[in-house]
This record gives sequence, structure tokens and C-alpha cells, in this order.
Amino acid sequence: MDVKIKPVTPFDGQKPGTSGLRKKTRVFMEPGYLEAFVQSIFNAIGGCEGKTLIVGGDGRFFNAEAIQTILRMAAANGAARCIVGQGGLLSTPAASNLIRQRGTDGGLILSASHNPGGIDEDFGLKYNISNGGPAPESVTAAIFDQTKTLSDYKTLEAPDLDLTALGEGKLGGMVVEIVDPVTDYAALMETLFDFDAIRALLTSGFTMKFDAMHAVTGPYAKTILEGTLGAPAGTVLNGEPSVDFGKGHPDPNPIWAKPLVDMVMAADGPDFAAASDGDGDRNMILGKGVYVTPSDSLAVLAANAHLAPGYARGLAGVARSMPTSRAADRVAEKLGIDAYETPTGWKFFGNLLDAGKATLCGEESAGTGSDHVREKDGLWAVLLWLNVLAVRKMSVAEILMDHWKTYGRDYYSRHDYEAVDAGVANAIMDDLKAIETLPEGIEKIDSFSYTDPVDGSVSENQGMRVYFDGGARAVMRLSGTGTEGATIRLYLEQYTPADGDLGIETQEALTPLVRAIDALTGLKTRSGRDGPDVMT
Ligand code: VG1
Ligand code: CO
Repeated sequence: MDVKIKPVTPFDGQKPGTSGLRKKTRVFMEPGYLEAFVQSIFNAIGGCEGKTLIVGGDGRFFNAEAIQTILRMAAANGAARCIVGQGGLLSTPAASNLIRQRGTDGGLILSASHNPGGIDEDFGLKYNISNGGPAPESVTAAIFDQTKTLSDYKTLEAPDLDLTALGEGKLGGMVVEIVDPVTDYAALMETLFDFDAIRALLTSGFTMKFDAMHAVTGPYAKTILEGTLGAPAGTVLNGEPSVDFGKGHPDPNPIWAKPLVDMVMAADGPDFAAASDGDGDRNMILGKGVYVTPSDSLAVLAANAHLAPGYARGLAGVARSMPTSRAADRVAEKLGIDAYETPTGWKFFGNLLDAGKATLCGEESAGTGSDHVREKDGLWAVLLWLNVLAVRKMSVAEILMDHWKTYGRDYYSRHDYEAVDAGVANAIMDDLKAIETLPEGIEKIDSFSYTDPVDGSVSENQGMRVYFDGGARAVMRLSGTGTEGATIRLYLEQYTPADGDLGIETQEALTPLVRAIDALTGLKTRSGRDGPDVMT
């Protein structure tokens, strides 16, 4: 085997963010850039000698080339085996599942998730540990440390491998096993849900659409929904993965998945619709005439999960990221189970899931998941919703109203100010932190700090929380997944009890909060914007 040691000068800024390293594709394509980051991962995990790794990605531009580079480097670093999704494809939850099912040491997932793909768009890479979850902060910090001092990387002089044929091949001393990306994941779903009940629903005249947004879930959704569950052909929209996601944003929210939203809002629209993102870990849930906010979706699923076989035993606890609305906490309280509030990013749920403290987890950013893997899981959320709909025999709108009439409603929206000058964004955050005298109507302002209840690790500065008199809350934090300037995220939440007005239009219900935050921070003036770029 012809191992080459190649010198490399450290690159600035290879610091993993909320979910791995995300940069412009052209940055990842700079000579040595990807290699430096991959070698830093390998060094940080104590080398690759004898290890087995899962490798796959969302199929975006540069996915195929990057996988070849990673495989050569894994072989040169002494890995025993790499298990790769056919064609280089693996959804993030499917990769997490394979890491667990195959008992591997970890995996490398190539994705920039919901960010657009293409040579002038975004690329990303993250490392997941042996529990199947994103590397925790201790590991990402070690990776970042390595990137600062790296002097060389190891690779192999070898031609590209054919990733299209299933089965085993060799790259130097390393076995490369190409697996179908869907099979194991689909089998896992079948253990969790009542497929017979869902099949009966989907063949009863109930109509649904699933928008794969030209991203990785197309093959998964076609196999499971149209194949196993008998939904008619054409249920899955935009089901062919493409390197640039059909030039769209593969982001399942009312802005980027507007055609789907328009469809369910029409009188002749489907009973149920859903979408997933670039790498298949996010979900958007819609019913005829309604959009279910991700925070509400988590709460509804927590209240109804026991209706699916995989959760019939009940839930151990529910965890949500801090900016996610407190709707799930109300369900946990009623169920008499623990509710956890973690920083943004799925890596913070890993310990709670491993320790059996939480069964369901969710984020306001369209991420929902459970202890079946260690990532959020878009199709899983869709199947759980379908299972609940099949059992309760109610529409999505009825289930939502019934939920609010039981628990009250947390009006909720996130406002994003994208590509803001980083200096301005940081100053807005710093000034908010420095406020000493609370203006009238504000009860408390604090900076969220999290102590992991399992390993005691502390994560500080995870976002500013503003609590208003009367129970409303606003959260402000800077995005850790962007690739241009800073994105300010403003999360707004107003609770109305079960006997209050449950039918107000969301943005209208939140207008007073928006005004109060603007008065407090000068957000619009200072960012030079009339309003947010995106509201979800
Ligand atoms: C965003 C979301 C966060 C999510 C993360 C990764 O992070 O807010 O909830 O975990 O993306 O999701 P940030 O730091 O930009 O707010 V994905 O589907 O992009 O891997
Ligand atoms: Co994603």
C-alpha cells in the first residue's frame, strides 16, 4: 500500500459549529482544506487504526469527490473498514442508525443540511461518535485544536472507487463495503410504527404529499411511503436527489417549501403533507389548511407517541432546545415525566438519550427525534404523525385544536436576520447582555448556560433570554451554521391558556413582542433591515 504523507499548513477557522464544519463549497475545494479537517478529526479521535467508520452524505455538489478523499485518507490512516452508502448517499438519521446497528466506531457525514448546494453554495462535514450522535463539544474542541497545529496528512495513491455496486471491495488494506442506504433504516422504521394501520390509512382515500426537495430523502420516502405503505405513486414530490437540490433551498419551512404549503392551503389540497431537508433530519408537518409549528409538533407527538408501538411503553422524558417553545414542557408535566432544556444543536441530546432520561427530543428548527437513533429524523416524524392520525382518526387541524384546548397554545415564530455584519450582530448581543436596569414589562434577562445532567459539562453563552411580565418570552442568539456574515435568530413565544383565544394569526399574536424587542435592542435599525429575511 502506497501511503503518502503530505505537508499541509493549518487553515484558519476550521471550527465546527452547531452541526459540524460548514463553509462555502469552494473553500472546502481549496487544495488541502478538506484533507486538513479530516486528518484533524482522525487525530482527535486517537487515530483510525483498526477502526470501522460509516461514510455518506446528502449528495450535494462535491459529495462524491469528498468521499473518495475521505476513503483514501481513512485507508492510509489504518482504518479496517468503511461502510459507505451506495452512490455516496446516506441521510443523516440513516447514517446514525448504521453507526449503531453495525457497532462502528463512528462516522463522517457530508452535508450542509438545509443550506443550498452547488459550487457557489455550501458544503459541510461532521463527525459522529459511536452512539450514532454528533460529536459532543469535548470532541469538536479537540478537532478544532488539531486543525490549528496540523502539519501533514496521510493519504493513499489510489484511483477512485466505484461506489455504485453493492458489496465489498478493498482500498489498500481497508475493506470498503457499499450498502443500500435505505434498507436498514426502513427496517428500523418498521419496528417502531404500526405499518398496517398506516397502510390502511394511506389506502383509505386519505391523501398525502411528501416533498423531498430534490434532496436525500427521496429514495427513503419512495421505498417506505410508496413502496411498503402503499401510498400512490406521485405521493413523493421532488424525489430524485440532485447535486444542487434543483437550485433550491432544501429547507422544509413555509418560505422554502412554499409550493407545498400552498397546496395544503387550497380547498382541494391533500389531508396531510410533509417535507424534509437536504440531509433528511428535519421535517415540516402540514395538514389541510394548517401548518404545525415544530414546537407544537414536538408537544403533540409527546402527548400521542404512546399510540405507536415503539413508544407504547411511554416516554422517559422529553427534551427540547432552549429556543423551542415550552409547549412540550406542558405535556411532560401532565405525563409526570421530566422535561429538559438544552442548548441548540442535536449533540446536546446525546447524553440524555444514552442515559435513558429522554425518549423524545425536538428543536424549533423543524427537528424532531427519539432514542431510536442519535440524530433528529425527518421521515421518522412523518411516520409518527401518520401513526397518530391512523389511530386517532382525526384531521391534523382537529388534533392541533384538541391539543391547544387541553394545554393552551404557545404562539410561536422565529425571525431570522441573515448575513448581518458580524460586528453589528455581536454588538447587539453584547448590549443585550449588558443591560442592567430592566425596562418596564420585562421580568428577567439572562444568558443561557447549560450544565449537562449526565457528565456535568458546562456550555455557556447559548443565547439571551428575555422574559416578559405575563409569561411571554423572546430569545436571541447567533446562528452557528451560516457561511456568510452573521445570522441573528429571534425566537418569539406568547402563551395563551386553554380557555383563551386560540385562533389568532401567529404573527399578529406576536406583534407586541416584536415591538418590545426592537425597542430593547434596536434590532431593525442597527441591522439596517425593515424586518426579518425569513419567518418560520
Ligand atoms: C440550526 C438550527 C438548530 C439545528 C442546526 C442543525 O442551527 O437552529 O436547531 O440543530 O441548525 O440542523 P443554528 O446554529 O444555525 O441556529 V441541520 O438540519 O442544519 O443539521
Ligand atoms: Co439537516
